[in-house]
Amino acid sequence: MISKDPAELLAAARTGSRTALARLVTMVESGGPVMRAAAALIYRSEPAYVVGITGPPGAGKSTLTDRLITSGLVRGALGDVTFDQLGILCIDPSSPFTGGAILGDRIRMQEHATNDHVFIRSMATRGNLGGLSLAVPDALRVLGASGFPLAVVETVGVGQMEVDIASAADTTVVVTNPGWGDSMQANKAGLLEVADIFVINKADRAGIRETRRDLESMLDLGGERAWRPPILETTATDGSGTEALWDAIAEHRAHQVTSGDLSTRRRERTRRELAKVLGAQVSARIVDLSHGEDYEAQVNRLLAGESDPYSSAEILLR
Ligand SMILES: Nc1nc2c(ncn2[C@@H]2O[C@H](COP(=O)(O)OP(=O)(O)O)[C@@H](O)[C@H]2O)c(=O)[nH]1
Ligand SMILES: [Mg+2]
Repeated sequence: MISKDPAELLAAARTGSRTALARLVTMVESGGPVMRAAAALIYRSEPAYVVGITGPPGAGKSTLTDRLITSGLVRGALGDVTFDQLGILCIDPSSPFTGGAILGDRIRMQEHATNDHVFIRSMATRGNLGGLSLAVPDALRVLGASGFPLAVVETVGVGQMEVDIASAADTTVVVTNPGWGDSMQANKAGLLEVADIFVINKADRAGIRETRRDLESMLDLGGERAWRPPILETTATDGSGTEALWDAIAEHRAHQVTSGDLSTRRRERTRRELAKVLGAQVSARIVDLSHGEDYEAQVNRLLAGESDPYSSAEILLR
């Protein structure tokens, strides 16, 4: 029998139990008091370095992630971060991990899924990206606390909420394809904002040069800055460009460490995460409050013309 106690689970996860690790991720995914108990433990450990892979559906994120897993495990290091196991989270309804892709991909992923050195977990959106934007940082913390120095998170970068989730990463790789300019017009700004590295995947197709030019001119508009996102080309299906991508991720990490950007970003992210949790808790309190007598009393006063909503709200807050 597997324990339900977060401390026991964490201890087991640290010594390599995948079942315990999976159970912990489920806990933070489902929320509630058990999650609180788990959070009290996982947030006291060193966080994993998180690499985010984002971009439109079908861009080749999963295929690329698959390549990164393979070459990453061979390297065993991302600059100064050494690892012998990798944690992967997929927040992508079209991902092979969640069963949305062609058979070949799924078989390949399953090879990794049975590899002792890889922990793959897909997190369902369940139409509730808001909840996920809390659960993803928690799940990443679970990985860090369980002894994963490096984690990869795949997200679909189509809307603002997904971009929010992508911002849980320390290095964000935005995956595009030749010709993306036309199809991704609406969300270009959002992706541009989070990108630390651009990848033009499907480099075996025509239109690379135009896409590169398009990206370069968008980056020019952003003005001078200490880190200009490099634009790499990959063909995930045959793996070409993967090694250069690892190098670029390592360079970005090194830049962040030496410039102090890593701490600045983590501080900003922590501020946003705290605000989100605070917002969620305040909303929950309001729901509780709205089921109470005091609330009904204020509603009665409003109906009787004895108060206004602003005054009543202030009274209830007190
Ligand atoms: N021609 C070509 N096809 C690719 C490449 N990378 C991925 N694909 C294909 O694009 C499709 C979508 O890939 P997938 O990794 O599932 O994309 P995701 O939705 O971004 O995760 C699959 O059929 C892949 O085989 C590439 O570099 N070149
Ligand atoms: Mg995918």
